[in-house]
Amino acid sequence: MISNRDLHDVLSLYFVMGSPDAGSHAPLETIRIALQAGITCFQWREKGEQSLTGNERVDFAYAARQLCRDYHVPFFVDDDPALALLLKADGIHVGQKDEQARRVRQKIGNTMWLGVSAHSTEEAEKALRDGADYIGVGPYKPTQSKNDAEAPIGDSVIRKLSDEKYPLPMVAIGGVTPDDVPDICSAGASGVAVISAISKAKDPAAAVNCFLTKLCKG
Ligand code: 3NM
Repeated sequence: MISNRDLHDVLSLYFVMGSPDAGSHAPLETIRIALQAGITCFQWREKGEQSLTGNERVDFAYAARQLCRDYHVPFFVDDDPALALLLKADGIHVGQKDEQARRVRQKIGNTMWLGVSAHSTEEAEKALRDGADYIGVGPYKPTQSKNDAEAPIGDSVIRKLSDEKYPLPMVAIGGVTPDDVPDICSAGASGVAVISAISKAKDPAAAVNCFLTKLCKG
């Protein structure tokens, strides 16, 4: 089983997107550019208006997975354990409103990492009990990328969990820009999870580089 230490490194710059999140480049090209520029993991999250359905959705997932394999970057699937298993993904991520983390863990066994969204210390403790390998904590700041996002919590929950020696790696998500990275890291996170600051950037490679220069070290 892969160690928390490895996962901590994998989570440094966690790029998340689905086809509706692309900006100036086509969706798969945006993912390829981000991979080439050095993101450390990728989550395919096909949600919101104009998201793909049916065969188009599955084809996109295969193509995104292949790109991640080409660049040796772990590939995560959001909220679809069956497809994650079919694709032999490296991980699956579920939110609080998605299928219960405990059931997902039962389905996947130890074949892949399990990430869970948490917005409070209580949800973080439950994620730990349910078998999560890491948690995504947010929203850090207001976000345009999630319709039903909760109120922003900054780094308060990450700081509290870190003080309490919470054992799982944490990433901050929601409105995160490169300027936020130092504070998020000093609060105790392993890294940051980002949609629009990379996917909607005019120059996604430059955005990735900007994040990389500020990443959590150590
Ligand atoms: N989850 P952006 S916020 C997917 O709070 C997601 O759990 C959140 O997108 C949470 O980087 C969010 O564009 C959207 O703000 C993040």
